[in-house]
Amino acid sequence: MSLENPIHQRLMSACLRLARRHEGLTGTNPSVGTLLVQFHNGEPVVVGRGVTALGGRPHAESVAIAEAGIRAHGATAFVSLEPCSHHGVTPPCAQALIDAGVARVFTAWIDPDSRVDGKGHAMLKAAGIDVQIGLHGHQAERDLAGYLTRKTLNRPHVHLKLAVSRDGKIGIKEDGQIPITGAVSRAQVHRMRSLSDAILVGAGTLRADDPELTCRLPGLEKRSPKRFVLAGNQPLPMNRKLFRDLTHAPTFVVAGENFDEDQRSELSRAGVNLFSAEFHNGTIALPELLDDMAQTGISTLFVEGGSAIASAFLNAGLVDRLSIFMGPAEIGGNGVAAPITEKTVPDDFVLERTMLFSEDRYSGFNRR
Ligand code: AOF
Ligand code: ZN
Repeated sequence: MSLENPIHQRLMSACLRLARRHEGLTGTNPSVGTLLVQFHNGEPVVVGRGVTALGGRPHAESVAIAEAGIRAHGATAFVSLEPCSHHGVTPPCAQALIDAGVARVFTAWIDPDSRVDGKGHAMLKAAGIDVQIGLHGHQAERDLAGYLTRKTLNRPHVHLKLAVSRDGKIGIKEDGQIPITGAVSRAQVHRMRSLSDAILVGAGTLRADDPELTCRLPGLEKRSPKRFVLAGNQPLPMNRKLFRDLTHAPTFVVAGENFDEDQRSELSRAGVNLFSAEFHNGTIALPELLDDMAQTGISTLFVEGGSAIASAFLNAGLVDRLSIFMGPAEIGGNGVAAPITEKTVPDDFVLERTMLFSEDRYSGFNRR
């Protein structure tokens, strides 16, 4: 079976790595990778490489075909997502592969866009091309999680992050921000921010921590995601860093119908966007909120707390990825208990990896 050939597996891995280069930079389009390969006596020679361009177009296949030129003829294509079959902003990539004379196509995953959804593969097969689907499918599904979740569930892929002390606390009662994890973990969190379309905190976190929620890794400042604060109908403290500097990241306050009118005007004047929320049983209805976010093109949401927000997302079954950073210190009796710790993660999550970030222990989980 071709899917088990180690050379093909390595080439698809390289293709997935290429696709990751524009992760989060292709708008509502997924960042797709394409490699065009000629085999000489069984040895692969890459003749064309493409990744979905910044902003989403041109698509990966046409970039790779342009690079390969005549050498695309008879080549094997490795594409991380099914080539499109629709006439959108660009002509169908499946047709471009056929016209270029590609002999064989490996893809990692089917494109759930209703305009494609198997039709790209069918076009290639109808043209006599050998099509193999699902090479490194599991990895592609994870890499494309934002796009796939938005297309299939009409909501963003949700990544919840918790920083927990050794004794399972996320902060001190009635206190401001206290450092639980160290510099290496914080840099990792900023990297996670940079890969998300949006970041969300509750009003409690805004009040207690006064976070900036931007990506401050050197060179990645422009990768700060949109910032969302869940206010509901409660007034917000206005003298927060988040409202002071809006140049790096558009900022949204999620407000209910009864949110204070004066604050609404004050926020608008300051350049903050109001995002209206529905309520269920006195709390913001998260499924509807996520649906609305997806409608605005948000595919990945990074939830950074606090405790009530984390519990609400977990209880609603709306967490897809979970990152727990455990710091070395103990907070003691005055601490606010974390909704979950490494040891109490629900059964529907699978531990994907653990790492040591200096003195902190990181555990990353994915929902089954
Ligand atoms: C591909 N290769 O590199 C990408 C694809 O608005 P359009 O015309 O750009 O179409 C957007 C759709 O194209 C998107 O929803 C997804 O189905 C597909 N993305 N397809 O063949 C690519 N980025
Ligand atoms: Zn395309």
